[in-house]
This record gives sequence, structure tokens and C-alpha cells, in this order.
Amino acid sequence: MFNIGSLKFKRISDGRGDLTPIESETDVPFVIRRVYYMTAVDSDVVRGRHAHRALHQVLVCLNGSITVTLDNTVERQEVVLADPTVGLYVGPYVWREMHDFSADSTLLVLASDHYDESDYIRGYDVFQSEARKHFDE
Ligand code: T46
Repeated sequence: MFNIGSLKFKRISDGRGDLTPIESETDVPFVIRRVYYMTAVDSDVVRGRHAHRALHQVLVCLNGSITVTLDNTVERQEVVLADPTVGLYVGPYVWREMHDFSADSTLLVLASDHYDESDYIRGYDVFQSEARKHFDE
């Protein structure tokens, strides 16, 4: 599926535990300008339900498991995140829904820009028409 991808981060284990470094522009394909994370999300909650016009992000499930449904108007895909050394890259014009958060889950998100509400497309019909124009260009 275009505009999404799986990234693999290294895990450094030395007997004291595991350490995973993530460097801007090296381990993720953009400059990291914002980091946020989600905890304590109930298992029946669906988050997201929007797309972005310009934002690039990488989602990493640090603990537990989370399912992400992605839609680029051509296809829909479900990805289960359950490994803190795996990042899910999500580019512009991809509708995303995060659901089935396990009780112990933590979702870390690395973003290419500061928070900007005008970059969100929150209506599915608007997303479909804007995304089709964007991908046809
Ligand atoms: C995305 C998925 C994966 C801020 O003030 N700053 C921030 O950086 C963010 C991300 C959110 N907010 C505020 C805006 C809302 O009042 O926090 C509240 C919850 O945000 P939202 O409903 O957009 O959260 P999700 O989980 O639906 O979506 C978030 C990101 O917003 C979005 O960019 O791709 O996670």
C-alpha cells in the first residue's frame, strides 16, 4: 500500500535490559518535530478517524498491542503493532483508525511537524475526494 511502510529499529540488549534508539532522519524518514504518546485507552475505543494533508508520522507500540486500520482510498489494511522495535510509517492522505488497545498498551507517535488542526481531514467524504486528487497528480 502506498504512503505506509514498516520500519525496523535496532534493539541493544546487554543484560541490563533492552534499549532502542530512534534518530531523526536516520531511523525515520523525516525530521522529528513532535512526540506524543497514548496510554490508558479502553479496548472499545476507536481513535484517529482522520487523515493528514502534509504530516508524516511513525507509530510505535511500546507495550501491549494496538491495531491500526489504514485506508488510502484504493485499499484498506489492518496492521497489528505489538513490537517496540517496529515502526509503522504513515504518510499524508492515509485515513487511520487505532483500535483494540490492550489494557497495558502505550502508543508512541513521532511526527514531522508541530500540532496543526488545519492539517487534519476529519470527514471521510472530504478525505476521499482530496486524496484521489492528491494521488492522481
Ligand atoms: C494521529 C493519530 C495517530 C494536541 O493538543 N497536541 C497534539 O500533538 C495532539 C496529537 C493532540 N492534541 C489535542 C487535540 C485534541 O484535543 O489532543 C486531543 C486529542 O487529539 P486527537 O483526537 O486528534 O487524537 P487521536 O488519537 O484521534 O489522533 C492522534 C493524532 O491527533 C493524529 O495526528 O495521526 O493520533
